Amino acid sequence: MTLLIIVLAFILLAIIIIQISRINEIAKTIRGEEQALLSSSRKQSRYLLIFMVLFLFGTIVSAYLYKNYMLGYGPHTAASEHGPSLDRLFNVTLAITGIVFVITHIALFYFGYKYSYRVGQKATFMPHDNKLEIIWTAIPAFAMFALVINGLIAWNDVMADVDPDEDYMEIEATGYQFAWILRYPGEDGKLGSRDFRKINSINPLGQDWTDIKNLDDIQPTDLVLPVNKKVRVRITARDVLHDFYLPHFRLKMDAVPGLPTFFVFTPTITTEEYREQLAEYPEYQVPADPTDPNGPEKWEQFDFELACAELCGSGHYSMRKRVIILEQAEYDAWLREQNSYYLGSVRGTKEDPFADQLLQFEIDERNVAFEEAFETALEAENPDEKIIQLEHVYFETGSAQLTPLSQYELDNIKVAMQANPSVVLEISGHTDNTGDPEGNQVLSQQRADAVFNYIAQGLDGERIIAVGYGQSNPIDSNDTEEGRVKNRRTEIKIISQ
Ligand SMILES: [Cu+2]
Repeated sequence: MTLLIIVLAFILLAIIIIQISRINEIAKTIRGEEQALLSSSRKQSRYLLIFMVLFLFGTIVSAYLYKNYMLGYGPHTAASEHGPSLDRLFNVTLAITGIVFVITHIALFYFGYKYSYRVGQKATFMPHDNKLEIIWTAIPAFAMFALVINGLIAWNDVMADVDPDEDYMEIEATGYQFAWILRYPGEDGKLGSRDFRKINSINPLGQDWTDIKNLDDIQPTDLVLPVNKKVRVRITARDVLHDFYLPHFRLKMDAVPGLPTFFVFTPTITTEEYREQLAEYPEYQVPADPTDPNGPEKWEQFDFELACAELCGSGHYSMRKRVIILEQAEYDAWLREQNSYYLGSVRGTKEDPFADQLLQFEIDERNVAFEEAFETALEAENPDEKIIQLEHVYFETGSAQLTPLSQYELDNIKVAMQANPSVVLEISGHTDNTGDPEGNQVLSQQRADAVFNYIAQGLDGERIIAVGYGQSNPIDSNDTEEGRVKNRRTEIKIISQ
């Protein structure tokens, strides 16, 4: 409909221009310059009036027809706590500038019509008029004053930082060409420190891994947030200027290299609720994929989005990310599934400053697992179930030298022996069948002895026996590498308690 009106308007305009020039040519030759000028100016003045009507009509009709696609109208209500105040600000500005827009355009074209060329008509000379000057200075000044005050109030409200004592969560968004890296604080609720000099291929944010706060930070793919929870977003950039833009939440903030910015907002509508809201409107009841008329409708596929609102380079468009707002319980479930970036991508690599030691939570996990295994073995009746395989005790290849990471499990055995003073243990070393059996026998004995030497410190040596079984006691096939790995093992067995 609007397109048709636009096309018609252009065709009309073209015809008008051609006609005017043709008429002018003919008229000049027939009636002389003066007459031709008069007639063409009369015609043009009327066309101006027609154009004015079409133009204003087109502007208003197109705004009305597309209102359901515009932010703040139809289904696109603000999904954040501060959003409605910005929408109100936009509406006030639109109302004031809209009135001015209509009045000035009517005046512009009407004056063109009224003062078109007439024979003998002269312009009025008016050197100065105080009253007029006052009116057209005072009215815009007053309107601007109202707009600016209104805007300042909204700005101070929207841009206020969090109070350190209130309940909020903090996340971080870093823009680079061409994506966003999101960072959540993990269990400790704190984001770790960063240093741009540490940025490399496996450390895209330059996180300082010696800062314990970094170790549980996560880098999720989607921006997922709980509804009705205040969020403070730290916004940074790694290369050029980007802009963190969440249109549905009325949030937009530049991401400036070297100058962290922030934005505080509270989402008030979940993705699910927003979809339900869109479902009411015919614009969203069409298939999401036009080539699949039976597929899901547009409202079902709707997602809030994070975009970059700065033209930052050729891949600018690809900086889109999904934004998902969940109920608190769903969010908590989502968060539990996220893994720390450090544990997933850095732990154990050459970047890892803690490569040859366990982290506290790993130590705690192993303590609990060992205590449970020891308890089960104590309670078991069957002698086979009194055996615990030491899954975290390792030796340097081909030697009886314990690796540094083995100490944690050995310490756990020590603690268990101190807590159960009547327990007597057998430590047994086992190998696979590669190499010669006698050599294996010797190595397994040496390894059992190494464990013995570690545990026996401070304990009554009588309570522990170390035995090397060589390759004589496989628990799996020696024909596969997998089986051989299982067969090379160290075990403890409770032989009396
Ligand atoms: Cu960008």
